[in-house]
Amino acid sequence: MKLTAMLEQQRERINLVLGQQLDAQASAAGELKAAMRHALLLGGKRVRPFLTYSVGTLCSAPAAALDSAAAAVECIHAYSLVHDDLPAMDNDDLRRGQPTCHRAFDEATAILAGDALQTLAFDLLSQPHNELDSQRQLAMLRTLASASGMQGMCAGQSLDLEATDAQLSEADLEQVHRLKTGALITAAVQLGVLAGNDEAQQYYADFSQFATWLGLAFQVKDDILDVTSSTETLGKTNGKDEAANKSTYVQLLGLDGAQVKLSQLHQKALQALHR
Ligand code: GRG
Repeated sequence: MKLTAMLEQQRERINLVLGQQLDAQASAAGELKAAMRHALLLGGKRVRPFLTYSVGTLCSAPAAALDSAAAAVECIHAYSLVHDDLPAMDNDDLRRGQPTCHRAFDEATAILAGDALQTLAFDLLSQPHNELDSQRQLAMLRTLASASGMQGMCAGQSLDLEATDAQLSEADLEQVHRLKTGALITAAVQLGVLAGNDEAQQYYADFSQFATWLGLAFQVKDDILDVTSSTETLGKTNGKDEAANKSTYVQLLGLDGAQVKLSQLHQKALQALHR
């Protein structure tokens, strides 16, 4: 099957799972649930679920465990985008071509929707599974928690905010992106392995290394697309010049240098899987 067909198939699957999981949650707060639906179900490439499903399938993981893990990662991602778009952070009006959550609803509702998406992630991941041993499930919970919080994505976001208007070195830029975007991409891959069979666990470190290079490549590509395409970027179509006060790989290395960096990262990612 071609990669694009696989992506499409898994995007349909995760959209169905996310819709079902959200519908199944009882809440007296209709507005909150509507804001969560807005953040979770209106588009998105679903790259992280794709990684969880693909790696998990290679590792012979049970389908139901992959559904919960992929949905949990996407809930964390959706929460991070809602909070990232808030006036206190990037103050964006558009996300995925739609009004951002705080524009479609209000700021307080968007903060709560982000909070509730974050807790929903851990609710989904902790649902009892017959096929999954509880130690393994605990490892999955800790993996997602540390990738999301002060050792991962939140730390990266904080460093990124601190670095506004500063010119970062390549090493510092890499640290920001390893944490801000890379940690969750790595967790998406690690959850696929952890949901897999015992034999697959010996490949945990190799898959993690693969994901680290992939996460950085994702960011370099995003920086390249920001300058080579006016509206189509990997991340946002918010109509703002985001690179204006942030360090990017293109600023640091030039467009050709960033392309070289991207292909080096691509090679490193492939090599990690060939050990
Ligand atoms: C607010 C705690 C907190 C964290 C925010 C992920 C993030 C951290 C901010 C997003 C800012 C940004 C533009 C990052 C660049 C690359 C990126 C992660 C883009 C968005 O992810 P995609 O491309 O988005 O997977 P879709 O819409 O396809 O899901």
